[in-house]
Amino acid sequence: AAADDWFHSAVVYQVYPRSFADSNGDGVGDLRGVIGKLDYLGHLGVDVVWLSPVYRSPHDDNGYDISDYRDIDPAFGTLEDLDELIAGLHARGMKLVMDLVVNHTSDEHPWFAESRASKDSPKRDWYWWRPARPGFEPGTPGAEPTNWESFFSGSTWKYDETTGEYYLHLFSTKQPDLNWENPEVREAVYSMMNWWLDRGVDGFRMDVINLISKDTALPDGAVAEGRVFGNGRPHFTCGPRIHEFLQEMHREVFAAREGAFLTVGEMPGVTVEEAVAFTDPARAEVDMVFQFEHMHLDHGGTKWQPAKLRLTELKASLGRWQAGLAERGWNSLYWNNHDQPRVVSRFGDESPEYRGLSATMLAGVLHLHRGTPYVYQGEELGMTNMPFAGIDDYRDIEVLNHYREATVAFGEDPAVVLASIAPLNRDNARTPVQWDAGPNAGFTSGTPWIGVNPNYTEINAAEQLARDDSVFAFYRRLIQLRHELPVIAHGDFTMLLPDDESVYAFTRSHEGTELLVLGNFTGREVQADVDPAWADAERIIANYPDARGLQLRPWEFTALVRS
Ligand code: ISL
Repeated sequence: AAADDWFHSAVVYQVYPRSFADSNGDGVGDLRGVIGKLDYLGHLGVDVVWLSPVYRSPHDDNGYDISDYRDIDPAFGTLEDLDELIAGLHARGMKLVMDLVVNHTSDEHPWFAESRASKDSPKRDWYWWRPARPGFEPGTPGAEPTNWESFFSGSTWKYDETTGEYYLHLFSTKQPDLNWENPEVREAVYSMMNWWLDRGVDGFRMDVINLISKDTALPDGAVAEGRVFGNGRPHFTCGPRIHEFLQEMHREVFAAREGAFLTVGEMPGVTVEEAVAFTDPARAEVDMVFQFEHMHLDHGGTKWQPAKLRLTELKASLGRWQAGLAERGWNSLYWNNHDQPRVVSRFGDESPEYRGLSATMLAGVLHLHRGTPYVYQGEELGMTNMPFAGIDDYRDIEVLNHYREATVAFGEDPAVVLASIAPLNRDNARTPVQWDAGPNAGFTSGTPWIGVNPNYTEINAAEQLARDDSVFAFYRRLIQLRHELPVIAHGDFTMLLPDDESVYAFTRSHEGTELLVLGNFTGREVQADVDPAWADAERIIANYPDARGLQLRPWEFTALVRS
């Protein structure tokens, strides 16, 4: 990346509006709820707010299914509220990044209604319509045009009786994929993006943007042992025209604009090599990507077969991304978002004894890497996974579809399926933000759309804001350090102790200043086997009040500088 890119010293905060703050008592978070928390965000010190979708939507996938790209869903507020949010952020020196969901629309978008109406609709080709597989009766099992499996279970194709053809949906049946091969689709998207930028937004987080270019031959995917559907991913991940499309988007939307914008491409399945190409400033595609490698290290075959994380694998993965993007390109850094379980429960220890220590250790390790850190709402409080009691407590289409398929189609034991979905399901991240110890954690005066984690009486913002040794205070300090210390924003990265299963250790260096970062990923005392001379260096941040050399206590984190 260019040495002076502003986002190297920036921290982004993600708001999932449905679960952030409800201003009108309907149980669903909204824009006025976000506006009411601007001083909180300013106090935390973040530079950018990424807002998950607030556009008009039937909410089949909580807003990632959009039926009008140029309006706000009434559940969230109005365009005027959005304008006020932009102004309020800008007045406090923060930027607003909108979610851009253009791999697919809602099936209730007028574009799709038109496309579906007839085979010769002018918008027919805006989506992926295909006849049944030759030799099969349309609408019968096995007649789908390809054998691909949807991200949300079942086939990626839905039969539509109106015209007797199938449409492609990589996600839910209510999220038909747009056909980016059609230049009219691309123009419509760019024009919509320009409309939002003209309104004052500062960039976009681009949902599954590396899936927009598909192999137009639509070949079948390999079928793994014991599976019904095939794996289509090789045929729609970073497809043949992906770089062309992103360069065109940059030209049509950003090239002629003055100002500091941010573009981040969410890219499941992206490799380091591809990420270098996507984020090399000379190629003008996107500023950074969200990659998923480190999020899959505790998956068995799938996310529904949880496995234990090995620290050596985590270090190998993140270390490879640090090295791969050292010369060209730029990393994004995250443990959490609305699709991932809470990191304290996942890689830390959520017991009351170690919750705060492991949350701060994880934060410190992540934020001091080279890249732009993302904080997902509630992460700055050390919020944990949700103890959902039964399937009726879940709301997410991904988990509900999987549960139905596993228990009905495959006849698995419901209790076993419930246990297997608990650790990694997305609803863990979607419970309301815990603002205070009052009813519903201060999220709503009504009935929340999803349960509040019962631990809100202990874990909440009001309690933490009153203490200077809280998880919140630690995040605040980390953000401040990134703003102040060039070695954090710009330094080189060197991984240490790659074979150590307990200690995460690395150095950063910049213009003669060296930073050592140590994190104990266990509840035991361990020795950090690094240059003993470090013991005398200056501590700039730690999660225990007193220093004790290079002997690390349970979940201890410490960062030292010398020059
Ligand atoms: O959550 C996942 C794996 O754990 C992914 O498969 C996820 O569905 C994928 O990363 C895409 O996510 C994005 O697009 C989806 C939407 O449901 C997610 O919320 C969004 O972040 C479809 O728009």
